[in-house]
Amino acid sequence: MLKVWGRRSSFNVQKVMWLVGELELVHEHIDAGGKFGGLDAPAFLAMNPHGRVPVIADGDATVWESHAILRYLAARHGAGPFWSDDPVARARVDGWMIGRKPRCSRISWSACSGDSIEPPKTNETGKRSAHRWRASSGILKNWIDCSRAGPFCWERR
Ligand SMILES: N[C@@H](CCC(=O)N[C@@H](CS)C(=O)NCC(=O)O)C(=O)O
Repeated sequence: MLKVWGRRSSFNVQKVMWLVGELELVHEHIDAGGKFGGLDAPAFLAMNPHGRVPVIADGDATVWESHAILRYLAARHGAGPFWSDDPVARARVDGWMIGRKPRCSRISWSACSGDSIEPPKTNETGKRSAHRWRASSGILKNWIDCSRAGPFCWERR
């Protein structure tokens, strides 16, 4: 059975769990990292020498690094909506995943928790972040609408 290590509060773990959910993969989730610790245990370091989450084990395969995991799961279990043999189609998905990730992570972290414990709309940093998040989401939504990206789109649920 697929195993996924990583604390639920980790953005990188959440990406993996999102795809696991979309693919409806039977899995076991194991809390690790943060208050759960365990990342410096020899058994964990044998799976990921960097001592970071997420990590997955799928049969004999162990994969670390969230984007490597997403590509692996899509290629192995997601042919069709999540994986294409067409390099152009794959490059478009990669562009969103790799290129937009640093910006979106920063914005959402700042808006939701990073810079302040206050709700986003009660301070200037939060307001700016919320504004940037809306703008970024709008670009993504337009692209999904234009490309008819498939059933994983929240607008189509
Ligand atoms: N680039 C790596 C980043 C991995 C990473 O830094 N993970 C963080 C959680 S987001 C971690 O393991 N932090 C240590 C901890 O949680 O104790 C990836 O995308 O998987």
